Amino acid sequence: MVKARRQTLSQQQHPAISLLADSIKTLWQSQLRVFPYNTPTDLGYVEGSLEGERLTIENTCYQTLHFRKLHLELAKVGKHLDILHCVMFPHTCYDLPIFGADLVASQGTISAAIVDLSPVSAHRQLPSNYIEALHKLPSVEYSHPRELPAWGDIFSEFCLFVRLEEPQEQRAFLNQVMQYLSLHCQLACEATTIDDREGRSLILAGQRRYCLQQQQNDKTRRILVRAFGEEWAQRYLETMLFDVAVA
Ligand code: BLA
Repeated sequence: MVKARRQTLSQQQHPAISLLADSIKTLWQSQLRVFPYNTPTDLGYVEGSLEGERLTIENTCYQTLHFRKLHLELAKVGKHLDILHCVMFPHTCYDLPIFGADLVASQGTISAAIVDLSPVSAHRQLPSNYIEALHKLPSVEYSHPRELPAWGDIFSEFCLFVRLEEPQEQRAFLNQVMQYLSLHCQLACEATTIDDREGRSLILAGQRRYCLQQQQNDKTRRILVRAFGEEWAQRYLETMLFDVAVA
């Protein structure tokens, strides 16, 4: 008898999510020198049950010289909801923005697609080389732009937040995510350290604010609470999704 090989989550997800997950991992491996990251052992691969449907979460994490944590999470709720979540947390000795992306696909449509390079410096401004590089990227018009929730004041003027219905817009969005990511990896590798304590503590405060605002996203929290309970969801949000750096 031939036993079915266990598929990875990526192979069972919306094609745009699988493609983006593979592209992100490939780009990390090619543009950065990645090292293993110690994921809490019980949080790497998680299964729970949400109103009779299975919730599966698969995490991939790395660290580099410039990044405290690179995190790619794939989640699947039953047969109808696929999620990609990606955040890159720089070490707090660099004035580097936080790259974040979230794709939520339900019933074939991507209801939420967001990507940003979010500033964490004292003035909540991106470094000037980022502004210059982002302005140079070709701009794309999407048919279904979405409005950010109130906690989304952490995002930059370059934040893209849309619903994606047409395959051509899905391709354009994925392309833009990879452009943001590629320029970020390049500029991050050139960044120099902030040596004064005050400068570093301002960056730390900016990263902390980013995490606390993201933790207010009730749409994410609700899914985790329903599958795993309040306490587990809080721990997951604080230790895996949006953990605050320690000074
Ligand atoms: C929205 N996030 C959502 C939605 C769901 C999730 C179900 C609603 C989709 C919709 O409105 O169409 C769920 N996202 C998850 C879950 C995880 C996840 C369960 O990552 C992980 C386990 N969210 C992020 C990051 C950003 C982000 C990094 O994790 C941005 C960089 C943004 N997600 C984000 C925003 C919304 C969203 C802005 C819309 C919230 C709203 O409209 O209120």
